[in-house]
Amino acid sequence: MRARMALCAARIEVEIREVRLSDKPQQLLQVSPRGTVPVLQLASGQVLVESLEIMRWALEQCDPKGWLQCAPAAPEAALIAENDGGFKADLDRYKYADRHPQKTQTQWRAEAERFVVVLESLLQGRDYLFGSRCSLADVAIFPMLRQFAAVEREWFNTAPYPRLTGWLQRFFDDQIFVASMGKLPFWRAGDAARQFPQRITV
Ligand SMILES: N[C@@H](CCC(=O)N[C@@H](CS)C(=O)NCC(=O)O)C(=O)O
Repeated sequence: MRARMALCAARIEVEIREVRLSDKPQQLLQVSPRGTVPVLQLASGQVLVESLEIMRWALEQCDPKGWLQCAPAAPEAALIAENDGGFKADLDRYKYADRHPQKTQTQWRAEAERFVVVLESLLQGRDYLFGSRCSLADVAIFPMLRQFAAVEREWFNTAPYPRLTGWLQRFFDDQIFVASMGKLPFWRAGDAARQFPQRITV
């Protein structure tokens, strides 16, 4: 999601291939033996295998929204690292609590909330995590928060996170999000090339 959003914001068209993770195509494993998604293969042959790396690369080509210039570098990197590390792990346990019986789902949710509370307080008096404008951190963290909010939607709607609710809504209303979330049919060798993003005005 976040790699697609950055490519879309940067107005970089790519050929997109949706893969089934339970049945990874050989072509994916040839390009990236570790076999995680997303993977971006550049025209030069260089391969980017981390979503954050894809975001940075895309925005370094073109950053009309100024996502790379909106936050102080060190705190932004630290917040993204916490999101991708501890929070992602807690979120997975909360989402799939039946596979992690050491704690109840509510207890896993409380673990994940330690990061959610930090985000809510960062949004005090401003629309985005580091100020009045959206930054790389907002876009990098948004997909995970969207998942957190969706696990128990009714609970989240009444939880003490009004600023995060507004922040999520700003993304939902954004054409970049709408263009990036569309589901695609799975790719098979021989399929015609599919472009991403579709032509949109951002
Ligand atoms: N840190 C990586 C995580 C990539 C990752 O783990 N992707 C998952 C899907 S969200 C995946 O490919 N899982 C399949 C697998 O590991 O076999 C990134 O953000 O690019």
